[in-house]
Amino acid sequence: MARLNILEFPDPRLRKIASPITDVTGKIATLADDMLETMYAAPGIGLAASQVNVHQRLIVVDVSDEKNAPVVLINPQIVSTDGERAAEEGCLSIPGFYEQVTRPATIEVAAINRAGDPFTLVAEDMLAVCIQHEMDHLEGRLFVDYISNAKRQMIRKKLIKQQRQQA
Ligand code: GNR
Ligand code: NI
Repeated sequence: MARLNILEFPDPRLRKIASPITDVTGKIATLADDMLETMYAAPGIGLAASQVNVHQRLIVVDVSDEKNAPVVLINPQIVSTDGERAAEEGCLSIPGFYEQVTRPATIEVAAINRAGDPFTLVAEDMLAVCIQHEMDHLEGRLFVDYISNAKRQMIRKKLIKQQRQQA
């Protein structure tokens, strides 16, 4: 197990579109494990491979209170959606900023698990929010893309300043 470095906005690598995973190898299973470790350590409720600079279609989530319900989704696809709901979102790649985002309330997702087997999942509440947020990362999309340009530019400037002070 290993903790991976998380890219931060406005790093252009967060804008790359991830490629489908053609073969669920041991390397992919290890990446999933490392991403879970990185997510729990952060701490966060989800992580997309794009955030750790691996541009393949893999996300991990765990929205449980006990942090004992990891879900690995490879090549996730939304099959259907229902309703709409606004929720406050944050992102490990945009530390310290939170904004309301409106998304479908309920989603059905088809994916492949860590063992390489297909499955489907119906998600609502925080799990639906989180899976959609992670799937956006695979498209190079971030929650700040749903807010005003002015707010996004302000966040961008503050994060660049913060990153300069860390370096
Ligand atoms: O840890 C996270 N919390 C969160 C809260 C509200 C909506 C989405 C998220 S996902 C985020 C981790 C992250 O950045 N995943 O990409
Ligand atoms: Ni995120």
